[in-house]
Amino acid sequence: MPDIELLMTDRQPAQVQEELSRRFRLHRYWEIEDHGQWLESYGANIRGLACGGHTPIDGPFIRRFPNLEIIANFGVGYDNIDASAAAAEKVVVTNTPDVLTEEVADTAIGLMIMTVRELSAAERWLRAGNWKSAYPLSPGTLRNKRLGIFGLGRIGEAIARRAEAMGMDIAYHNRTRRTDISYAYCPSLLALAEQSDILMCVAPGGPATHHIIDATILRALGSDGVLINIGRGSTVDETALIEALRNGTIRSAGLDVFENEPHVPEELMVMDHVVLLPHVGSASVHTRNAMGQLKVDNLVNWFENGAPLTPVPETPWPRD
Ligand code: A2R
Repeated sequence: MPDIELLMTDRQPAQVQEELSRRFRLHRYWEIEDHGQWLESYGANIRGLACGGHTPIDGPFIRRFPNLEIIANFGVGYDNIDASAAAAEKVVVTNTPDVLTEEVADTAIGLMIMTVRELSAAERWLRAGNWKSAYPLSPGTLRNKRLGIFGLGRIGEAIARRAEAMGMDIAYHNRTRRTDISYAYCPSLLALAEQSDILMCVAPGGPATHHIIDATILRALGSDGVLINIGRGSTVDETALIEALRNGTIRSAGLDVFENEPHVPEELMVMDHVVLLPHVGSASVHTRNAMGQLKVDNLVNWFENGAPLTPVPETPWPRD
């Protein structure tokens, strides 16, 4: 399909770039000097966008491509794409669910243990040559603790399975109660925070969840509470979180995602009791390769058979 032209909006793994440029005529947005001029002269040739989660793909951007058919995202979260605007233009949006679920759940559990037992602080202490006497006992433990999962979907459920095996009590909040599982349902995020020792955020980003974890939710979590965020940085009001960590409103936080990545606020950087990861939830070679392959397969299937493999709910296939 070398006559089909695609635009890659963000840098993606070499394997994805190679596969796509072998099959399509691939343009790399970051190599283009004058975006405005290029969109003006080339926009009408582009039939597919290959996105990586950084460049915002909003309505005005989508409409720069009058012959666009598909937007293929790398990642399960697609809050960088205005999927409703895409649907209005009859453009299908795909993401990469399932292939990363278990990896992200592993990272979530690792981050939770690191945070509750203060393991990165303990390692920093050892590396600094302090191990002459015993390391202070951690105030936190997972024994007899209640885990509240905000967003019990594919990844949330994989986290719950692991946490259940570790003996934790599990509750969750979604907009809709699930009938296929028996974990306790909380009708609001506030109720979930009130009854949790550890609040695990794995809900998608976007306007509906923007800053939904604010000062009120953190107060409800309480002074022994721990927040883990493996979902999206935009879900947490970072200023309120910094304040809550400073004044002991909550005990600690483990964060894999931030509001303005790759910027991490200096106030968090200097806190020894929080754990900060550089958005590595799915970041193993194995899983990133699987995500890349699914993204390529979505594009190839679309242009060969007219059927995307994993369309998002806003652009279902076949169309309603
Ligand atoms: O609300 P529901 O019944 O649609 O359940 C979904 C829940 N969820 C929400 N819960 C409360 N308030 C909201 N505004 C809200 N929006 C969504 O989050 C569902 O149970 C869960 C998302 O699960 P999945 O769609 O299966 O996504 P997956 O693969 O677990 O990934 C979750 C997120 C991604 O969007 C990325 O941000 C991150 O994990 O990698």
